[in-house]
Amino acid sequence: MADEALSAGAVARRLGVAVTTLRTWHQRYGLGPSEHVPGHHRRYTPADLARLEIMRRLTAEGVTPAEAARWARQAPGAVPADLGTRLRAGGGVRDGGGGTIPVGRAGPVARGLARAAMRLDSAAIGETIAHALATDGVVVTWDGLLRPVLAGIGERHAVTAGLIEVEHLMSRCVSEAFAAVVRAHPITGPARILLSCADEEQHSLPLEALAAALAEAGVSYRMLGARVPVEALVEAVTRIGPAAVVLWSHTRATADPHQLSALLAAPRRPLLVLAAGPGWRADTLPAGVVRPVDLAETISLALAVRDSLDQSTSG
Ligand code: B12
Repeated sequence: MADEALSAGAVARRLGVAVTTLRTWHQRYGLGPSEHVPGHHRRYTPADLARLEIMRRLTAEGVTPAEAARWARQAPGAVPADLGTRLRAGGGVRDGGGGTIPVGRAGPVARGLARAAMRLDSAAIGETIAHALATDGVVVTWDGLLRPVLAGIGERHAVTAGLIEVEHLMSRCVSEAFAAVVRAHPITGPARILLSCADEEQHSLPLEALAAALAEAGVSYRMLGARVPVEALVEAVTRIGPAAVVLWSHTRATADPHQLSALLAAPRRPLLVLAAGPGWRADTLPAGVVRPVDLAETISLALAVRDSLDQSTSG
């Protein structure tokens, strides 16, 4: 064994790390040399080297040193080849390593939800959202929990070009949670409010939040969902005759103001046309179109139109 044992310098060269790094791994994580020859510096055995190799590989893959050391201390055979990828997906990476979702000042529930999203744990995501919806209602859950996590996913995607699977899974879970709210509050009566995404607009979650909030408030509406061509939108307005239309655009690419002009020129022109979402540019909106800033304002505008209609029909 003594022949095979290596000095710290030799191990550092083999692994391509600094001797000071080895010292840190020894002092902080107990990954030191185990061979002791009286009167000499301790030396690294092949088993020590195998542990350090795992440590180096996992930390290079972005896993936190503490997490990597836990695995390194186990038998090398117990460490799967794709462990780094799996730990990254589970959030066991150092800050800024691309494996966590930033949620800003949102609280521990949002951080837990972000971690569940990273693990692709749809059961935990669904439970967290359902619990928040039942406790706090749609508006608070959207603004305080879901928006920070969704925005964090978008931010991380913009930097790393990754997390597309997280974005899709999370979107699906959010949609399902809002659909459950809608199912729990069946809508009766004529639809006074029409919700639609702009042509080619796939970002429908904010509108789904609005639909769930309206259902929760007992307001009847119709929801056309994502990617609605302008002809279909005008056809729906003609057939339903809503008092208010909310047209959602999330990005500039889908914010063609002609869609709003077409609504204003429809045979049954709605009383209120709302251009909702960050895609619209205030300076390109046709006169008479209103631009709400958030979910709460959209709901109060929609309720105001409904109430004014109810008063005019009862008076
Ligand atoms: C989920 C998601 C998707 C899902 C959508 C699923 C669904 N059913 O909605 C999918 C995977 C389909 C998707 C697709 C794409 N996406 Co996307 N997506 C997102 C993500 C992560 C969340 C979207 C969301 O719901 N936001 C809601 C909240 C979180 O947004 P917010 O900024 O806090 O909200 C603001 C306002 O909207 C307003 N507000 C909030 N809620 C409400 C509610 C109402 C009623 C009102 C009036 C206002 C309001 O207040 C906030 C302050 O300004 C965003 C990231 C982001 N920051 O939005 C990217 C993001 C919007 N996507 C982006 C991109 C590039 C795309 C794709 C082009 C990707 C691609 N290459 O294919 C496609 C676009 C397809 C298309 N033509 O529409 C970019 C857009 C960049 C830009 N500004 O142009 C973003 C910003 C990600 C990024 N940082 O790169 N996406």
